[in-house]
Amino acid sequence: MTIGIIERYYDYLPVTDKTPMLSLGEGNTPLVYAEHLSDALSAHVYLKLEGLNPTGSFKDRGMVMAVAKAKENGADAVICASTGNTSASAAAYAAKAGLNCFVVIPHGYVAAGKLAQAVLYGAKIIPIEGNFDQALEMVKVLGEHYSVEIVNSINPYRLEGQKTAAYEIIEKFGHSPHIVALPVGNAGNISAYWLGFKEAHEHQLCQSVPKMWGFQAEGAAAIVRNRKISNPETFATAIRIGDPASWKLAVKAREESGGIINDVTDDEIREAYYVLAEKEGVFCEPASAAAIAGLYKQAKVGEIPKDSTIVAILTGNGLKDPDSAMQKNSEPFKPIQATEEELVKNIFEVEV
Ligand code: AN7
Repeated sequence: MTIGIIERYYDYLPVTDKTPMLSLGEGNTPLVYAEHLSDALSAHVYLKLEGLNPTGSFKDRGMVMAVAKAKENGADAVICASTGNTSASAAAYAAKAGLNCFVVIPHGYVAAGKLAQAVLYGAKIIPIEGNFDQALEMVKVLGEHYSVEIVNSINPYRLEGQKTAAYEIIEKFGHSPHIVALPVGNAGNISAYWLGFKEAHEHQLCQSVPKMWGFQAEGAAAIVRNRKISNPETFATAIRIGDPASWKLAVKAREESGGIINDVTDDEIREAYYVLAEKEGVFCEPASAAAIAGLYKQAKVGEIPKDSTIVAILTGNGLKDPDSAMQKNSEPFKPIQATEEELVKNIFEVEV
């Protein structure tokens, strides 16, 4: 039987004997050593493949908690605003728990795979002519007036479930890494990791805590600029967010851990996205690659201590966003004649 994060981390989560043991098998994701990146950055770099969660993103850890608690509290519907992954996850866990699910999304800015998931899991999808920040505002207002449970990360159970990833990292190493690098959008994930590491330290599961290094896309870098961005733009649509809900918690994570929150350009994200695929065999989505782009940026200015242990959180599966991947192909495919001669000619680029 699959054991999910509620069962595995029961002692560390706000659950009761009334909480349903909801699970789709989330958590326990691989931590893969990245040889090429380690060489390039003169550090020991590990990739936590959160894209291997049941719906293909890190959101499943927090969502299973939020939906289980909604069910425990007698809700019959959940709602979220989303750049895509939250909605896919909410839709899946709501289906599993027998709840209705409503998702409000920025029309035209949700990657194809994520939208397909919400459609198939049977959520009611409401696209808006607006961005994620506007969608979240609408959802918050609705949540005040109607009895639907908001499952965005303003729901505290989301961060509780999400923090289990920090426990897993400590379990795998037996201690904390020096640095945890991750992309920042709505800033729930960085806040949850920090919560997890601090708690694990209090429980004496580790003797130190890592520095939290968060990276925003340049066109959506509200925390870095210290002001809301009213028209956030980036190729990494998952983190196209201009007014992060967990802004204050993220700043606290940075300050308490002695970490940083910096920005990376779309070109840097794209480059990291390709390097991960070509050199490490890991297909993540563009937003996830922002963590690696950030590590390269810090390395360039000599900010990565030699031989330090770094865990980069690859938050979402590359299959979520086939269109971004296909942009790497500069020309459309042109089929060849189905002959051996043509094959040899094309593979070795010689005339036969
Ligand atoms: C792949 O799905 O906000 O800083 O609505 O999908 O915790 O928001 C997604 C965010 C990073 C940023 N990587 O995490 C949503 C949504 C991926 C993401 C982030 C998201 P947070």
